[in-house]
Amino acid sequence: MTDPKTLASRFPGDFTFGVATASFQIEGATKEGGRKPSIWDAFSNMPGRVFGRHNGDVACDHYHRLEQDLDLIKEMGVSSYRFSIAWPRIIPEGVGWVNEKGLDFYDRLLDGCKARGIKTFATLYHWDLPLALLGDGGWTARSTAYAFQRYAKVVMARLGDRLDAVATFNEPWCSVWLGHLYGVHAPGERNMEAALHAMHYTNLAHGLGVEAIRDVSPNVPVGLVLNAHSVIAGSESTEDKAATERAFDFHNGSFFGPVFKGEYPASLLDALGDRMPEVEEGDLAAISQKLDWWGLNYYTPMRVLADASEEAEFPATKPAPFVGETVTDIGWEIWSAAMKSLVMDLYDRYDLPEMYVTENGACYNMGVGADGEVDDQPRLDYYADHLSVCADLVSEGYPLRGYFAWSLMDNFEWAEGYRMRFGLVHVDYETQERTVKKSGKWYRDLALNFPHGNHKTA
Ligand code: GCO
Repeated sequence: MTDPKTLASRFPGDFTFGVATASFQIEGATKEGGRKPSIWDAFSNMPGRVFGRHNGDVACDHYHRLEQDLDLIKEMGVSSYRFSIAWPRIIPEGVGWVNEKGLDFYDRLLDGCKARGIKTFATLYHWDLPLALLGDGGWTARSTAYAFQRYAKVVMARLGDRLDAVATFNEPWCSVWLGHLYGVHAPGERNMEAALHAMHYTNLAHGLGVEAIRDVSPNVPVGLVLNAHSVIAGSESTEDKAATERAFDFHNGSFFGPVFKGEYPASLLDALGDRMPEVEEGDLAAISQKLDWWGLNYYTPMRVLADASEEAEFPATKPAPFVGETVTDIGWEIWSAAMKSLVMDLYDRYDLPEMYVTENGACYNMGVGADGEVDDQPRLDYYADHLSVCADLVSEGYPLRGYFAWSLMDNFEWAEGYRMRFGLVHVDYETQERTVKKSGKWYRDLALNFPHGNHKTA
């Protein structure tokens, strides 16, 4: 087993280790404290959308266990906590009245973190769009981007003084493509026009959000969290290599392009431009404002082959077989080398600011054994493997400033419901008992043994 102290010594003294969660996945209390439904409440309450019709009504009951969970984060030895703020708690109808009780909850969260010496990394949007906004089309409507800007202003005005960093969005790839093209996430659409509108208006919302954050809280570093895909050709054939480039443009370029280059990929515009919404004067300038940082969420590579079938829409690819022998319990291939090649490729292609790994982790569903322990050695091995890659990146001069494990605790895994577990801490959903897993104890040793500050900064 990789010794946590040895691994920790490979990171510079100003590196930050953290844990990550998201509002809809842990809070519960979906009908409390003034909160109104989100698109995920509606989606998870429809038959056939989420495993076992699981929903977020209770989740990890975090809304009622805030202090206990902040103690747990402290016990994990980490210096930072990444969480998301639920728009439906703050402006329950999406626009209009502001819910003071919602702001009070996040006041308590931030005050609790500060009292425990934990740095706060907030995400403004982790997919729980107020359901009322779906009436105007949700993310397919330009008006939603402006509603997001106002939401960002309200949050930063009340909470900005206690935020160490803020991200506008978590993984627009999921809320746009999974939610509007593949139908796997809320709102469950399968329509390219809808998806292309959601793509542009999500990018626009990000830009308007950056403006709002800088206007209200100019000292809070603002970033964007992207689950960039490490797209790997399934063969050396010309067709598959070309397919890989199309897939990179579609899955990464649709967000990295406008945000870091101020333009959509030419291949995307050529293939789908006539089905995109109008890109108005000033949109790309707003979207491409310089960021202070960006976050990478990495789990597994995307291996592709060209799809030559008649009906294949851009990027016209299909999955290629895994190469790695091991897959996690959610069926994702383990291939840590792709995390490194992805970061190198992205810094080659774009002028990127400093970065954090804002999510990395593995799904293993083992429960609590007779001895009261959770032996999740495969998850520990995954973390050791990928953290070693992070240490390599730092030593090779990439501006990687921190790492957040996904996730602090088992939680609502979207369309998989509660059957898939990513936590360093096990949650018994019947009793809400938290049990630190073997991997969590290892990560705690890494974070606690990490000699803060007594290294020269990279
Ligand atoms: C994401 C989300 C998390 C997921 C995690 C495992 O990256 O998809 O941010 O909410 O739960 O990634 O799928």
